[in-house]
Amino acid sequence: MKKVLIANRGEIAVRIIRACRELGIETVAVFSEADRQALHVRLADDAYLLGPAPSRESYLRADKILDICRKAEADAIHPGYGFLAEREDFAAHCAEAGIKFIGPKPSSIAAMGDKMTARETVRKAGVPVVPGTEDVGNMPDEELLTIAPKIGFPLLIKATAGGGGKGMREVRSLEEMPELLKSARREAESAFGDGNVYLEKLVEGARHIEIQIIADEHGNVVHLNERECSIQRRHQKLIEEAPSPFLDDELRARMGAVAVKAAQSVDYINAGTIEFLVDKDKNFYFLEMNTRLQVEHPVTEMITGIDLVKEQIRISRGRTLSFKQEDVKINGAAIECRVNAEDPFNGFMPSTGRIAHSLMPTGPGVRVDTGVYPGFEITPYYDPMISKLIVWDETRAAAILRMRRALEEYRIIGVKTNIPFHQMMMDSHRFMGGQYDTRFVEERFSIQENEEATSAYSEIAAIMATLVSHQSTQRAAQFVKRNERDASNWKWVGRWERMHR
Ligand code: MV4
Repeated sequence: MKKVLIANRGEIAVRIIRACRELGIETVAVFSEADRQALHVRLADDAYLLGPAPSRESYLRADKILDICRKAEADAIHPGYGFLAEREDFAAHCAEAGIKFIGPKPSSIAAMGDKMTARETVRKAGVPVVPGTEDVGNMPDEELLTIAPKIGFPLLIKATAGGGGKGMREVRSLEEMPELLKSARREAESAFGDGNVYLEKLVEGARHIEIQIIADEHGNVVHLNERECSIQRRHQKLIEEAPSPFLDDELRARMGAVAVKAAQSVDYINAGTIEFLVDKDKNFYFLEMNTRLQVEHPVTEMITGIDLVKEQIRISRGRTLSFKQEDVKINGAAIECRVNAEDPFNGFMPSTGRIAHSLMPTGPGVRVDTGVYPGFEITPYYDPMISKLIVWDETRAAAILRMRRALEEYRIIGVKTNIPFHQMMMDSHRFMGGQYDTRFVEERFSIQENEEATSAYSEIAAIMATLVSHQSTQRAAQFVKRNERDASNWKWVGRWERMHR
């Protein structure tokens, strides 16, 4: 593998380019008209224009991406997350074109993409699922209404093609069910072109805990422990941490072993995630599998010391995993805050505009994965995440203090961000105590504007704006030369060694 095309944008494209560069692999970026100035385009060895800003006309154009791949003579495609990452037809087209898709087989993507098939497949492999409808197939409303009382209320109607909560309905009684079936099917039909639904008993007040797994082409499947992802709003995760403050070593090992079984049930290869619901009594149930690298993968990297992207590339080269299950140890604690361009004081409304000035936190135990820089414009075309702030420390408490420090250092001028939300969360006693579930942000956590602080902040903001505009008139430029590639690096080392003989 000499050259990899990255079929993505933003921080994840940058993350993948960095791994390739460290491995001495050349990179090809693709970009939309809105991303001409993007960081991933600047960092890649080569870059090709896909088309207009909307995703359908750019990052979702599988045909164009495959053409570019052939033209650029790239031998592999890394899809990142979102866009084409979980499209089985795209993975299949790559294979047909003789291009390595850095991810699972099309058949694994398909088996997990259909949520009812996924549920049945893992259930038959001995993975616990929430009680609900069994076997796959398109059940008519009459049949679902007959089964519902046997499952018991409250229950959930879920879309087969679902994920992300679309087409999901809570049902409290049989009387209200026909109407809810109709609206769930309607929503699923318009979102996925598939109105098929199934039923599950509602698990109330559960946590969302997921297990990272990784598998090579030689039958080795290893789990890398859990990430706690319960801090979310409207199915958008906001904070992830590892290890989960809710799990003990015994439960962690059991969930890990079950996750491995779930992955094996679809012949899984490469990095993937098994999502579980964990209830108050520590019962856990399979929810779904994400057949891709995830946004929150860095928290796992921080506690295990494993570079997931490099490991994905290693697997795609046909090598065995670089570690065994017994080599995987949890070291310390990591937390990730997703920094989004949105206004937390105004219903998390998206905020767009040019980043006039920014200062990213650095220092011990701090990692920032971002695709933006001062001068870059945040447009409404893509998701609003502008960076991931990840901290590591030896204990969870120290990691929270470090995250507070890092959030304080973070400066961004030009767009509003959800940093104040994260600061309030780091100050919340419930978060500190690890006492939260998936309803926490929407039901218990209220975000209030502090009048006094706000007026002081607007004065500071005015002073900073003046400073930024002053600075921009007296910029200095410096160029950093790129290192030569491997071959000449070796020659250089040889010369150096001869000199010192
Ligand atoms: C559930 C559930 C409770 N009981 N299933 C939400 C999206 C989809 N991935 C599955 N989801 C849920 N399924 C049963 N049987 C609660 C949720 C759920 C949820 C799950 C994970 C993270 C956040 C959530 C927020 C609301 C509901």
